[in-house]
Amino acid sequence: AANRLQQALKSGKASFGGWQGLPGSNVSRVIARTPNLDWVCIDCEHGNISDDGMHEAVAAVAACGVSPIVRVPEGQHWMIKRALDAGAHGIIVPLLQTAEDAKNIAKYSKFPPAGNRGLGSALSMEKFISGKTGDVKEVSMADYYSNANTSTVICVQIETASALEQVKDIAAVEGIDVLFIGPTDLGNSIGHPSVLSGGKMAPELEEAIETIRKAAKDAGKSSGIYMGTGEQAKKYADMGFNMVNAANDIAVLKKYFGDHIAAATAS
Ligand code: 3PY
Repeated sequence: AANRLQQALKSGKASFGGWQGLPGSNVSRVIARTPNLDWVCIDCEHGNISDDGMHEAVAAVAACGVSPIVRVPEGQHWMIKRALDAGAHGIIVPLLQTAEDAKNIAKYSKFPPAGNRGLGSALSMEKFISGKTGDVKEVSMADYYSNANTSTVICVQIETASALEQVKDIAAVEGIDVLFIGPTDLGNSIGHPSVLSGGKMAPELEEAIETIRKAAKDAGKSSGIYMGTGEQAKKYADMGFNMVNAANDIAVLKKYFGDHIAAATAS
């Protein structure tokens, strides 16, 4: 089994994703059919997506040959289990605090002996790519069990002052693949909120972002970051980030409707 995000991370080239906060497999499909998109984050932390909705979204994204990545509400065992059992190719755990938390997340994500994930969901096995990219075929339970530990991408969000302080220890945790930055929460947590300055980042926040990217690289791990536009995403990919978000459904809809209604009503 393999997944497209993982293949992109292994290639060393930047991978680009889109963020889904609205429910519905049609929304998932519209996003996942975007050319050159590698992954879709199904946001169960801040998005309007239920457990049922998450299952449908994972299936729809995987069927497009794109990696469904679920942002769970928190790093609890049962939340990670639901996402991986749905067949998510990876998870993003928000608001990490400590290296100990990262160890637990890795443990919850892996079958024994590496961890304590339970085997049971036949649904997970249908969402994996067997063979070439985009060729989604169901794998057997034995294949899934043998390969899931190394073919799911486990991302933790470095977006608190505490996680920033422990970033080297977090990067060293076996089973954690990506240090994924939430720049808004990171800025808030270190006392430099970009929301209060129109999205402009303070130098301290930029420095923290670079510290995290470097910690991941030095540990042989990947780095990721949430960005809201393609222009910003390109900038961070050029800086060496491996997993970069480029757009989100709600913002795209708002902007599109705003622009068109403004044009229609211009005097
Ligand atoms: C952040 O910017 O804090 C995020 O987590 C992106 O949603």
